Amino acid sequence: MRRLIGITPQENVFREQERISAMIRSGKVEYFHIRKPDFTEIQMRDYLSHFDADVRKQLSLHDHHRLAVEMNIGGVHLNGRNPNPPVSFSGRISRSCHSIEEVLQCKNKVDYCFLSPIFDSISKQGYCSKFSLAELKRLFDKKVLDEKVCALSGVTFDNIGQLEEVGFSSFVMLSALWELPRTMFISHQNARFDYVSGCKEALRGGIRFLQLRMKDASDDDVLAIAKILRPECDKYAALLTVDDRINLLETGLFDGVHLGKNDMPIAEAKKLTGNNFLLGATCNTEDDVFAAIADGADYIGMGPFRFTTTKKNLSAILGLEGYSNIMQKLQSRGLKMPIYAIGGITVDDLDDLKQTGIYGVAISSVILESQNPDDTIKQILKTF
Ligand code: TZP
Ligand code: MG
Repeated sequence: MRRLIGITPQENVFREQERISAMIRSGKVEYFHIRKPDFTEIQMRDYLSHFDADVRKQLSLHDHHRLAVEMNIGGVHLNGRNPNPPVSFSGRISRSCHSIEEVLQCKNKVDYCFLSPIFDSISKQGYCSKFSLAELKRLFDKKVLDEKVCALSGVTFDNIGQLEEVGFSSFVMLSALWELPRTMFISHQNARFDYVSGCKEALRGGIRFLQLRMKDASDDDVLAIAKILRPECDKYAALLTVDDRINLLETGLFDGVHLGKNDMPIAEAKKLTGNNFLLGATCNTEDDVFAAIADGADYIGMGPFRFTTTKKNLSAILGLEGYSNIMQKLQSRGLKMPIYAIGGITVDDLDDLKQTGIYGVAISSVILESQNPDDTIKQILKTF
């Protein structure tokens, strides 16, 4: 059985506690490790107070272990800074290990331990792979290592299979859990799907990033749909943003907002959303992209790729060449930003689009008009 353990980023990210709670309650991760080395005890107490009791049981603290007793947190994680659990603590105990010797020394005293760095780290520069997979496999085969030993560093959904072949069954992820999903579904309706059933289809198929786009609807209608979709998204630990209506963020139903050229300017929106919400920007040109990055957008929807009837008042068509040019400009300036291609994308375009260097795709009709939406989603997720 595969067990996933999450770690928080060091810096807070948008709706962090809500997203951790959704990841735990959906069963995507079993435990979440709270690693905030810069937090004072007061900051940590405040941070933890945003979790409900059921979720607190699945958390483990890397620092301020005393709070585990005070706030009914399920686990503490030992390391050089904090080598012993608090005296009265009776919950889960885990530890960081960086050699097989360390694993053997602590294995009988802990519930599980992290062994790192298995692969080169994604988030820690220069933290490079230290173990040979063949040697680890030999140790698992000889039962020197077992399910208590969790693989950490550079672990992603793409390389888990390789580690399972080595013998690991527990995996610790940081970057891979926090990066934005690469496929975004934009809501729309047709003869077959209404807003709710279309979004549910996307979730069922495996898409974990929805944008609720209801151009001509009233705010009340949007909220009525969002109230149905929010718990569905939480069930799958999926993100839900709203198109245009930054005023609806205060309802707590959305993870963020997507703003176009006729909406509130990104810089102004960023002042309101800060780290609390995801902020997406529509771009059509290289200048748009540089401005959106400078103004604080968290991701960009860049298009249209080709003509589509899903959106009115389309900007100039970009085509593959448009994406390649802009992505090269970004790369040459050393800029990183999740950019989603959007507009009339079909399954046949995916490989070519990927080649341009874009981060992901935002799609609608390819799914809603598909003979077999489930199959179409699978094909998209395979590439993105
Ligand atoms: N912005 C540019 S194209 C588009 C939006 C919202 C619609 C994308 O939908 P489809 O059906 O994949 O073209
Ligand atoms: Mg808009």
